[in-house]
Amino acid sequence: MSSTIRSVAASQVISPSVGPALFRAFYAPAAERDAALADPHTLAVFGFSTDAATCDDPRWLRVPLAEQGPAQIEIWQGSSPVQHGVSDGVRWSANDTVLFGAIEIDEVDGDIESAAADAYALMSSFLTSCGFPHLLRTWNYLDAVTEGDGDQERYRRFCVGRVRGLRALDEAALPAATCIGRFDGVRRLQVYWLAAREPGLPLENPRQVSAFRYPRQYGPQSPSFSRALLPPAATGLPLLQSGTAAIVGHVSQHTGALLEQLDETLVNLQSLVDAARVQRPALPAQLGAASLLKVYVRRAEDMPAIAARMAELSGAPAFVVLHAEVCRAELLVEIEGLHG
Ligand code: 3EB
Repeated sequence: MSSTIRSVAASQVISPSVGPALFRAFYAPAAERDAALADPHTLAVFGFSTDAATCDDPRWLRVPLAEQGPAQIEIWQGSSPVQHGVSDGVRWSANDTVLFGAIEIDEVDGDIESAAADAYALMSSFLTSCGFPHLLRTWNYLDAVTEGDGDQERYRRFCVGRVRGLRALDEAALPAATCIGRFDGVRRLQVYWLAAREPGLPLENPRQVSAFRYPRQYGPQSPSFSRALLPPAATGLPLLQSGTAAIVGHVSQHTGALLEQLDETLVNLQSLVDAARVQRPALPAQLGAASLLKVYVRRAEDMPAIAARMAELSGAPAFVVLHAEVCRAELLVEIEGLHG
């Protein structure tokens, strides 16, 4: 993220690079959408909140999750002009170094496994032909993610379908990811992603068992994502932190305790920053001023308390608080981040 967007403490500006930022991501009032889309450097704009307007521009993604406070949009911009279009059901935009893509697929008779398989097969074939073959980060939004019992749970079926659709599953090259539930009752899978010309470096969290090694109790197909990913330097992308919750080892912590879950989640996010700094010491050391966080909260009534605690964090990270269903019933909050 660019220091022109938010003021960054001088001690954190340790990157020796000069010149315009290659990539920046930031939140802005929803009214700025059209101006953002008019900018040729804009790769993507996301509208949260349930009343976000529709629009045909392939760079506009509507993610209907109720939001705490005034409606925000998230804007991604690069330093070179983008091309964009729609090809075979894939909405895409790309600049010299980064490709953004999005697929939305209606479930047929509530079959989330097939929808996921179709979405990931389409993504896989698009990636092999678009010049940006390396998947860095995915976001997956689906309705009612924890509905269904045992291995029929919709999240578990999603995990099965995702692997079915991926052309090749290389555990050493898994993207960072989010998989989260909407509450809108619309059985449509939304998948969007970032890809690059060169591979990124997937990272794991030393405090957590890798999701792709979760034991059988969590489902027949372990979730295919890395905890974070360092993008290739040429992209200028920040550290990409996956959806992160109060999980230590593979076990959910602080069941029923909202703020304790939030604190554990933040420890996990800082642990990912620490792991990334071993590889890229120039990254800002602390989760905070150089972080852009998306906070997903299961119970609408918890959103004000979460927002209040987030606003107190040192370094004042940018954040939005969204009403969304986390993949495990006992988890009340999950946070994903961009950092750097
Ligand atoms: C977890 O840590 C919480 O299946 O892509 C977080 C981020 C979670 C991504 C995914 C799932 C996914 O297990 C769930």
